[in-house]
Amino acid sequence: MNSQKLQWGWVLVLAVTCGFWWEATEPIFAQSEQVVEVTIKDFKFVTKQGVLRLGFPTVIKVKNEAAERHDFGSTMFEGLPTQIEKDGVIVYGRGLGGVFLDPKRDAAIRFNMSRPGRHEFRCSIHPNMTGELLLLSAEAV
Ligand SMILES: [Cu+2]
Repeated sequence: MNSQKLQWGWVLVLAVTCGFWWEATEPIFAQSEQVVEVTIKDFKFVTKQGVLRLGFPTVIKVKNEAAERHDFGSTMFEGLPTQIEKDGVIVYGRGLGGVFLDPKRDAAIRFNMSRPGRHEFRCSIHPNMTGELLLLSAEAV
């Protein structure tokens, strides 16, 4: 009985240690990513982006602030290894085309920006909802 208590004690120590580690390393991960924030509001995409560079890990944080269900879809990550995180679930794939968002929900799309130019995204539910990201080529930076 005593040893079982000890075991749980170690589990607790491990959990706390991992928690600290995660807190400490998360900002480092975050800094190495270029972040694009896309907010969905009033049937529009509102995009906040800095200078995006090719070949860098990128995260697109999509937030649906509307009362309707929307979709963020794009060909910009088509064929690329992409990670989509939504509701605590992470999906990996190469054929991911986007993410559906229920009202007041958000999602994070992670991939390596590897094609220059303008990249359009749209809502498949409301086809007149569009937006775009501009990617500079490495030479232009
Ligand atoms: Cu929509």
